[in-house]
Amino acid sequence: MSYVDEVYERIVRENPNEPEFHQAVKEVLDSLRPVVQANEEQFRRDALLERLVNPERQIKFRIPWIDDNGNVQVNTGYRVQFNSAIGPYKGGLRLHPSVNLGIIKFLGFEQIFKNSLTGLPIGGGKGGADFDPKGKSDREIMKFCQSFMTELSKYIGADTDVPAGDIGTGAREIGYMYGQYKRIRGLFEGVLTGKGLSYGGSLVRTEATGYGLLYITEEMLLHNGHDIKGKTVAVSGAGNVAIYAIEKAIQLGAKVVTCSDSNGWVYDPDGIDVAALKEIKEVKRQRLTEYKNYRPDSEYHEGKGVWSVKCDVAFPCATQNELTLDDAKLLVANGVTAVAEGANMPTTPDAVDYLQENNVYFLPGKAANAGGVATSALEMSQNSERLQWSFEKADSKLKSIMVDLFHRIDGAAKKYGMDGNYVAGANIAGFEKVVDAMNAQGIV
Ligand code: NDP
Ligand code: 2IT
Repeated sequence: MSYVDEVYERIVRENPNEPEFHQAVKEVLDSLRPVVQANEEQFRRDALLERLVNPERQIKFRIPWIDDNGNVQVNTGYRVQFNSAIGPYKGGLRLHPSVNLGIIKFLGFEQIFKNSLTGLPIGGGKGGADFDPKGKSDREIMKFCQSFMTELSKYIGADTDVPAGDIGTGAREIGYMYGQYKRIRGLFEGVLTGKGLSYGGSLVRTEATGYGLLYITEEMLLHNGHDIKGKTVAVSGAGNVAIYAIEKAIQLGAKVVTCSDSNGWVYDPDGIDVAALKEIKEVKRQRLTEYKNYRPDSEYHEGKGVWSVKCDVAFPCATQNELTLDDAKLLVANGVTAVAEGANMPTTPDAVDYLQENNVYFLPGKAANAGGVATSALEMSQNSERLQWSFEKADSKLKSIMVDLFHRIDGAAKKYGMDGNYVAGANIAGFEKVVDAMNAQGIV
């Protein structure tokens, strides 16, 4: 059996009931076969792959808090500190009822390669809790965040581990967590990113994941003789990533016709009104059923369906495994040119294969959504120098990081004879830097 297969089998055996983690490991290891084959003896001797796929540390803890009715609630929190070879652990905090150790490990594993691809000095980590923010009052959110941070604060710090937002964790939650960290540790330091602008946040961090997604997609399309301008775009999700992907797509001259949340989806043939979407989701925290009140000619459909609409470019920006083989078939039948992942692992493996076999340009999340964490690293830099950059400076840095990132993954794919396979390119390019650092630092 090949070294890659041995390591994969062992991961499945030793980590049962973690299908998303297995999926993420399999995708990366499959891409790395040519690199592993070229270095098999040394990698085996140093147990390089075993060290890569096992987190340095995983922390699981209890989060007790009292709801508005005076009842005690208990949630489970996690922080997986996966790999610190190239910098302090860095990665978001997901608050969603579906969170479990396997989900956090898949996200932490992906984060290692994504962070490496940014070219910035950040290691990989991820955390979160099985808390459901939906329907909670502002006070309940605050009490949960304070209890969560009371425990998490023991394991993080500006030079050790720097969490940020993810599903269910936005500016409000980061604010409450930051306040509690400062209260407990007595440190005003860059321990979280995605902070408010009045207390150390970076301009462009709110927009960064969605904007970065469009910058890299634009670069990829230009490189292959296409243009985002004039394209019809389908987006899933209606959260942080989706909203700013839609905003930048419109700015670049595309027409975005869909968005979704976990209950249903919107089709707006005249183009999504991003100001209305922001008011519904960011200000009023309502469901997408409200969109029709702003745009009477739009349609709201219950359930899934964004990928059934005719489009040139698709941006899945909600959650893992939301774009399946059937969806990929619909997209191809409707003539899609490109799919770029705003979310982490939103496309199932068979759907990725189908898209690639049908010559659809496909950008994996660890490359396409890296603008968020890259701008988080810029926030860390600003905190260290105790300065705040202008919007223009942060945005132009973000753009150049995404353009460089595209050429890095394109180059890695070409180097191994897989021109245009950006999945392989991203995994290989992300891996190379981490492995170089791991080798230099010995068996740790
Ligand atoms: P938000 O919480 O802001 O928004 C999430 C959106 O996805 C909401 O519209 C939500 O709908 C929908 N969604 C979440 N879970 C599900 C589900 N199980 N089924 C259907 N829809 C769902 O999160 P973000 O926009 O920050 O994150 C979206 C994705 O992007 C995630 O995969 C995240 O890991 C990834 N990502 C985020 C980055 C960031 O900077 N925020 C950076 C890089 C990647 P509803 O409101 O109904 O739950
Ligand atoms: O998945 C991700 O890259 C994020 N949720 C952002 C992480 C970060 O540290 O900004």
